Amino acid sequence: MRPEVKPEDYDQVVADIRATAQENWGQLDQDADGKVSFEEFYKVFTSECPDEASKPPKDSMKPVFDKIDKNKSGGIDLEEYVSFKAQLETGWPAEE
Ligand SMILES: [Ca+2]
Repeated sequence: MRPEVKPEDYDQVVADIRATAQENWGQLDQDADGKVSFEEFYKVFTSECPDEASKPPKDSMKPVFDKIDKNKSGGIDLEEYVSFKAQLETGWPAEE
């Protein structure tokens, strides 16, 4: 269960997510071009998997990536990532 997020706390939650995302951005955007490519995204997403066999197939991850990449630029930028995390954590549509 996700913790209940009150509307008045939303800005704070997003600010916290943004701060964490900025700290971790270097691990996500490994070639530091400002965007997380699908390859980078997949690598990070599957980094907890103990072996190749337990990784989800790339085909199943692509739609997830495309959903986060709202402007379909082929890469996830920091704001897209923050929106995605905010939605995960609050269950709210992150759109304005
Ligand atoms: Ca990149």
